[in-house]
Amino acid sequence: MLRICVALFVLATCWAQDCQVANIPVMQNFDKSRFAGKWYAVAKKDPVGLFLLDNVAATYVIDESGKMTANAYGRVIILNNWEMCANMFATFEDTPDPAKFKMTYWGAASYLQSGNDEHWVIDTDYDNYAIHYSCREVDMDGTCLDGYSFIFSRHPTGLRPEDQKIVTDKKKEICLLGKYRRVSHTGFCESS
Ligand code: DAO
Repeated sequence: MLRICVALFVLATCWAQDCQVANIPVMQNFDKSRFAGKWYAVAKKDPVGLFLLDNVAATYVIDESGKMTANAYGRVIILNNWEMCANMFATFEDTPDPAKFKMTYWGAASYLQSGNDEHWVIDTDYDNYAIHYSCREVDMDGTCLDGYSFIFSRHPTGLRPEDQKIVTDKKKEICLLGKYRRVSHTGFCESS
C-alpha cells in the first residue's frame, strides 16, 4: 500500500511539474479588457541578454476594435555603461487562446531592443497580481531554453500577502520557482 502511495505521489509530482512549454497552463477565459491599465513589475525571470533591469511598468490599452497595445518603461544599461529609462511600445496579435498573444515590441529610440515574443498570461485576478510568461526558444525536449517572465502588481509596493502563495504556486507550475529576482521601483523612470 505504501509503495502504491509513493508511486502515486511521484506521478502526481511529475504531472504537476510538466515543464513542456506546450503544456504550460495559462489563464482560463482571459479577459483583456479587465487586464487594461497599469501594471508594475515586482519580480522578473530574465532571458539570455537581459534588457529591462528595474523600475519596470507596463500600461495595456484595448482600443474600440478590441486590439491590445502596451507602452512600457524600465531602467536599462546600453552601449556598455549608459544608464537610461527605456520607453517601449508593443502590439499584440490575438491567437485562438485568449491568454496567448504574439507580441511585437520596439523602443522609442532605435538603439533600444526590438523583436517578436510570445506574451502569455499565466494567471491574474485583474485587480492585484498577474503572471506573464514568454518562452523565446524551446529546447529539443520541449522545455524552455530561453525565456522571461514578469510578476506584475497593480501596486508599486509589491504583491499583497494574500497573493503571494498563489503566485508562488504558479511559479512552481511553470517551472520557474527560484528563478526570479526582485524588481525595485526607485523612481528612476518617474520623470520620463
Ligand atoms: O527585459 O530582457 C528583457 C526582455 C524584455 C522585452 C521587452 C518587452 C517590452 C514590452 C513589454 C510589454 C509587457 C511585457
